[in-house]
Amino acid sequence: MGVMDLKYTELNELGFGVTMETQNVLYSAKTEYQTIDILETQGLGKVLLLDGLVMTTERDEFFYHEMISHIPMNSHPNPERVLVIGGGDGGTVREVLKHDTVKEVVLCEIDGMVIDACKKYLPSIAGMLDDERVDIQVRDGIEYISQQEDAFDIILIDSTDPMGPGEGLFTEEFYSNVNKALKEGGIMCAQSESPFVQQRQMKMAYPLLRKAFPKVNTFLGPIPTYPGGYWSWAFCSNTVEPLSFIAEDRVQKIAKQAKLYNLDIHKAAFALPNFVKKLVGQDV
Ligand code: AG3
Repeated sequence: MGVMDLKYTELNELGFGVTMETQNVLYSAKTEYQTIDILETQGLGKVLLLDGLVMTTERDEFFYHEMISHIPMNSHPNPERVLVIGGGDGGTVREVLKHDTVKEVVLCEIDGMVIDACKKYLPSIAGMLDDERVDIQVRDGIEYISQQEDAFDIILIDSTDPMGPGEGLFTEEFYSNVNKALKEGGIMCAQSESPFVQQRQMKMAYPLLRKAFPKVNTFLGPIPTYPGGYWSWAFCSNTVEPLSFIAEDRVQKIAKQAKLYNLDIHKAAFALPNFVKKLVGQDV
């Protein structure tokens, strides 16, 4: 066995997983909150792991970052102030900044070491964190959001799974505070786990979202390196139904530079299989 034969596997709760051939561990740290590892891999480029879970890979990060940002952003007529909670790798911020309506993006990430490591090792993802429109707050999103009122057009919850530092981002109190922090017509979008592998987490989160928001919807997309390869996001608002408004001019502009996102994808993402409708509490 040579060094080239090292493999890293994230095994999911159904006992299967994603395995990657790993050439090198570029960075490893144990912070106050979690472990951080950045691997150099054979086929996925550099990979960011938090507590051993795949957060993002250079090769497939666009599947996640384009979906979590462009679907809510293009469902709002004029998103000027955007908040990203979590997302210390900077990929979501980078996509949000592609919208020319944006005046300010606040990134609220609890672990400053994630930001520093991603700036150093994953510049293609984190590179826009130095943009002058970005305000980086290294602090707990739970505490930060409790102090915000009527402040953001779009809030994106770019969290890890509901354990460790991500846990408090899946509670009714947190979601209610997010609602209070939204301006009129605002939209929250939160990553909501794998509808195939993480059904327990979705069955926990959606009833809490429904207590905090009158309108709770779900969209789906593939992510090759996440559990089950299949992912969900919650799209929540006081007033906005998905697909009731689409900023087609921005859709076209973004689609020109995007690897995945376009108008067809935006519309199709809200089509749910029956088992997912049941998971999120929608009528079949
Ligand atoms: N947030 C990671 C979603 C959770 C992945 N879960 C897992 N691999 N078990 C995305 C961070 C990228 N900005």
